[in-house]
Amino acid sequence: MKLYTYFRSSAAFRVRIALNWKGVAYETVPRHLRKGGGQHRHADYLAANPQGLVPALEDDGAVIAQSLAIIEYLEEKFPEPPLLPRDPMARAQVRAMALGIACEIHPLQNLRVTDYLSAELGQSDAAIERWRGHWIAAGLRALEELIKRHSGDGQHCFGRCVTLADVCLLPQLVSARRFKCDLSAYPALVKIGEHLASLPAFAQAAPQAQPDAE
Ligand SMILES: N[C@@H](CCC(=O)N[C@@H](CS)C(=O)NCC(=O)O)C(=O)O
Repeated sequence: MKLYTYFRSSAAFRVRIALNWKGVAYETVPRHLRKGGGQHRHADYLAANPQGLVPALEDDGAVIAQSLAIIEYLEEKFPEPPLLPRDPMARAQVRAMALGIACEIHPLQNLRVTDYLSAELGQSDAAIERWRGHWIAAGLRALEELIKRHSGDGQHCFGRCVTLADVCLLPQLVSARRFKCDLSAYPALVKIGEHLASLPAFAQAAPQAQPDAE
C-alpha cells in the first residue's frame, strides 16, 4: 500500500495511526502542501486523487481519498484489532465523535480555507487566528461533554479501548496546539490525548516521526 501524506496533515495523521494500529505495512509518499505551489495540486496527484487533498491511499491499483473512508476500508479489510465497537449504537456514538472532528472542526481550519480568507477576502493573520480558534473551541467543547458521557476509563473517548474517535482526537489536539489554542477548558480531552500519545501506533504516526518532517 502507498500512502500519499504530509507530515503535518492531521487527516493523514489519522490514517497513519490506523495503519500502525492494524500493523499494516505501507510506503510513505510525501506531498508537500506548500512547496511547488502545493504538490497536492500537481497534475499527477490530481489524476490519482481529483479531490486534491491529502491523504490518499493506493491499494491494488486503486486510490481512495478521504481519511475516514480510508480508515473504514482498512477496518473492513483488516478487522483486527478493531477501531469500531460491535454494538450498532456504540459504533454510531464513536462515528459521531469522529465526524464531530473531521466534519465540524477540521475543514474550517484547513489550509485552503484559511488561504482563501487571507488572499481572497483580505482577512488579517489575527482575524484568521480568531476564526480558527473559534471553530476549534466550538468543536472541542462539544467533544469534552460527549467524552464525559462515553469514556469508560478517562483514557479513551469511548469505553475502554482505542476507537476511531481516538484516532481523530489526537491529531486534532496536536494541530490545536500548533495553532496555539488554549486547551485548559478541556481537561478530559487533554488527559485522553496524553494517554494516546504514549501508545506506539499513535507516537509513530506523529508529525515529527515522519520521514518528510521538517
Ligand atoms: N476530509 C478530508 C480532509 C483532507 C484535507 O483537508 N487534507 C488537508 C491536510 S490535513 C489538505 O490536503 N489540505 C490542502 C489544502 O487545503 O490545500 C479527509 O478527511 O481526508
